[in-house]
Amino acid sequence: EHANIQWFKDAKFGMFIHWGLYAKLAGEWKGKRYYGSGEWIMNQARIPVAEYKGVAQTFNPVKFNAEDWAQLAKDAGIKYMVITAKHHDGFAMYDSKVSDFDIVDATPYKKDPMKALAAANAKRGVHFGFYYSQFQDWYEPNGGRNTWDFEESKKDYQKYYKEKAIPQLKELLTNYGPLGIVWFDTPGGMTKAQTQAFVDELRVLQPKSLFSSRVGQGLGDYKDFGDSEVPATPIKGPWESIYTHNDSWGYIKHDMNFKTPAEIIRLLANVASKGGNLMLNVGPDGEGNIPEYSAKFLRETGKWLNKYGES
Ligand code: FUL
Repeated sequence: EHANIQWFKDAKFGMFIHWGLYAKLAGEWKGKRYYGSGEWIMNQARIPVAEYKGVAQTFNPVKFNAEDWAQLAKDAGIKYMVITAKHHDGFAMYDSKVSDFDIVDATPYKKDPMKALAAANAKRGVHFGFYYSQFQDWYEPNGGRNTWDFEESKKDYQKYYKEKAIPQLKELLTNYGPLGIVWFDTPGGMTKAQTQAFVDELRVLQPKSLFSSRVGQGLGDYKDFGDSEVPATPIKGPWESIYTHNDSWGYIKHDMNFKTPAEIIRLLANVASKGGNLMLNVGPDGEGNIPEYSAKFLRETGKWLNKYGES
């Protein structure tokens, strides 16, 4: 067991945030609407890298306010926040020196929102972590799963790991203070030995950070189930269920299917009764606003927890 697992076991409630260029597209590409997994729109619409790059030039989330986001988490009774530093589309939402395809170099916004967010959470005692898509990177010729621009048979995953994923993860583990969690997702392209070496190389930078089980090969520090899945019976050992507030992880403007506070509380109770944490996702829009219903319903959940929950 990881030496720093106790806070996680006690946490019960986390906030997941999917935020990236896809938020700007909001579930629509060239007049066609997509539903579910807005963060997959580049893949769903087979958007070529050259065109997807153009989205960055229009991404200017001037409404983003780190203090408001962290305060929302605090008010909701949330103990940890995990946000997408880079999703499958390959776009870094922080200042990366490894790639120019990042929020500072490629957008008119030009600032690093993750710096402010890390600080705002630290100030409130909310554990902070990054989601990082270690294998899928649709922007890179050697990254996982873009088969509409690049030929699968020509991909060199080890080169991509060495030149982008590992160096970017090192930036994240170095420049944002103590990270509670590094949330890996959809592993691929590595053997067990390679995954172990990958973990070891990152681990030394922040031995206290917990790595999610989706690092692959059974090497994570706690277990994540499938998306939107609660185990049927109580589970021993640290684990987490992940759900999203509506039907998409990334922002989709035509998705209003938000869970009510009562539904969130029932979900929390179900997960907690089996010994796990619920990490509930919100998808901020392209301007940097957390959807109104998410903010409202999370605050109502927090009020209920304050009254009836055990701290
Ligand atoms: C999945 C990803 O492919 C989705 O886009 C999302 O990030 C979800 C939490 O994990 O496997």
